[in-house]
Amino acid sequence: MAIVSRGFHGRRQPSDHRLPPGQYETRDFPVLSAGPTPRIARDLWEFTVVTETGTRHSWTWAQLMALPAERPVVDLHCVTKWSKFATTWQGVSLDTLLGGVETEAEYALVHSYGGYTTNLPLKDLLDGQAWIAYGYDGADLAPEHGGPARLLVPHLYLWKSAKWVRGLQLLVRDEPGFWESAGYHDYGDPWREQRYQGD
Ligand SMILES: Nc1nc2c(c(=O)[nH]1)N[C@H]1C(S)=C(S)[C@@H](COP(=O)(O)O)O[C@H]1N2
Ligand SMILES: [Mo]
Repeated sequence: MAIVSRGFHGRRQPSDHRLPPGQYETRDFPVLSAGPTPRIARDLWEFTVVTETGTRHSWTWAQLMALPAERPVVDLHCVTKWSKFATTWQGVSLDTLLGGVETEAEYALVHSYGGYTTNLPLKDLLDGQAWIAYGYDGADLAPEHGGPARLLVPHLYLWKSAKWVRGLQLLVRDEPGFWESAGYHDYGDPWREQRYQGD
């Protein structure tokens, strides 16, 4: 008896398995910002992690540049339903930045220059899942896409990838960020289509 999987011989396009439910593929790189694009000079830029006990760990731009860079190639999924495949970035893994941070917190509230915030479990920033990205497609990350540096956490909907990132607040209890307070899902897994609260 032949056992033929429908996925193998069926009508699926090769990239179907990369498209989460309700999404479509785009080749553009749309810009989605809830406010004006802040301009942050690199010599004033700083990334700060504050732990639940109030301990601060800061990196200047020069210190960030001195850390080992990675080149993740990842698919992006925006809650407004576009997905973009195989985007290429340059940045520092959060594993590298958080490696020396002592914490018992389980949540992070991400803060951006300009005031945007978003929350996620701390473990979603670890194990090769998230970067502070400063390069895109072989060039400096453009200001409208979050330059000088943004969070990149591609396994969650793109609103979690805070542009113009300035730091992380590590929390024992989860706190909603900007879109999460406005009815968007607390976690935002595109594969489970967690767009809104209650999904
Ligand atoms: N600081 C900040 N980060 C942000 C946003 C924002 O408005 N401000 N928008 C989020 C949303 S809703 C999306 S879809 C992505 C869009 O990133 P892009 O403009 O580079 O496509 O950025 C996310 N990060
Ligand atoms: Mo978005």
